[in-house]
Amino acid sequence: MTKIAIIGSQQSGRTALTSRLGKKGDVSDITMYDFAKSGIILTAIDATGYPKSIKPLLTALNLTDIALLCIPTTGPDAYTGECIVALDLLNYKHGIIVLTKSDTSHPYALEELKRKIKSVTAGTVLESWEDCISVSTTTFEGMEELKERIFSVGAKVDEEVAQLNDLPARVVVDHVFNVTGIGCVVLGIVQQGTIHTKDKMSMLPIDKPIEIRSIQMHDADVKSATAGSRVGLAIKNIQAKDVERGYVISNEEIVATDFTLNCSLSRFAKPIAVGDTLHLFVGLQSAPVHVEKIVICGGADADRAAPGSEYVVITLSGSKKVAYRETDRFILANLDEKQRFVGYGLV
Ligand SMILES: Nc1nc2c(ncn2[C@@H]2O[C@H](COP(=O)(O)OP(=O)(O)OP(=O)(O)O)[C@@H](O)[C@H]2O)c(=O)[nH]1
Ligand SMILES: [Mg+2]
Repeated sequence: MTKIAIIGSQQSGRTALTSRLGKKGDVSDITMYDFAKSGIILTAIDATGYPKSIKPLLTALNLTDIALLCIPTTGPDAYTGECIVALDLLNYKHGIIVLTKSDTSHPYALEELKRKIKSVTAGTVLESWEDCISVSTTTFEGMEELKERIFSVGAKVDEEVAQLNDLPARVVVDHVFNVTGIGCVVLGIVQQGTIHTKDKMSMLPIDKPIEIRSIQMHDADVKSATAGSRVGLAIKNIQAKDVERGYVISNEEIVATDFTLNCSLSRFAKPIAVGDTLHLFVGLQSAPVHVEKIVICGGADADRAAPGSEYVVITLSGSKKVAYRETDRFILANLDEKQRFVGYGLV
């Protein structure tokens, strides 16, 4: 199954495009759209709450493997730039830049825009993406080609994701509710491994033992689900009110409130200093954290770190528990700045 995130700045045509790709489902600060036809299953997520908040942007990107970055014919703006920084920090490998509302421009201007975008994305992970495509949701220009491209990138992603089936299972929860007569039901993505009914696992970071009562995929009951699947799970031993978006069902997570991360800072951020309050994001979880210590390139303690710095070891303290694995990428943000993403870190 193919999972795509539709992102971009305000009025960039995100919602119009997503609504042409599937049937509207769950709505919150992200909006899910589903499409299923002749064996093809597509979930498209509109990061509705962005740019007001960066959380829906990161949520949409974390639940998907392919991003469509929408840029209208008026060209990239500061939020387009912020999206590019986020994609680069996440090392988000697959995506397509979509020039939206192409009916409002003409071929020369679109070619000029493509050149401009090439220079804006130079040196970022977007260089390895597919070529730009121009699309109109009013004349339908480019829509069929866009769908074909999504499915061809999707096939590549499926091969990559299949290699994660044998890892320890991990499900990231994006929706939770109570169903009368069934109890706690969560919706989420099997990020790695394979889950089965009756599996005994833990709900993290609250570390509560649970059992998977049943698994549904696209409204059909199944006995197991492999990496990359979007699933609905009925869960034993826990109540819906005790589960939040971002919780992880797993047996092998680390839970912590304080972190020491090896960080690379974005060139497009402000310097960070000891004493700053930042926001840490890992998977769909987030927590405010305090910068306790900065060490640059194995040297002495520093008061601050400059934008673009690499090999910066940052010690952060917080009070909210976060579940993670050693392979996870932590994203740091400063919500008070115009360009909010600061950098990424690994434990
Ligand atoms: N002419 C034309 N207008 C479009 C097209 N796509 C979207 N629009 C218009 O552009 C405006 C914004 O489109 P949306 O799809 O709502 O864009 P968005 O990025 O979701 O906007 P926000 O969520 O409000 O930030 C609307 O008035 C749409 O009708 C298109 O292909 N052609
Ligand atoms: Mg919208």
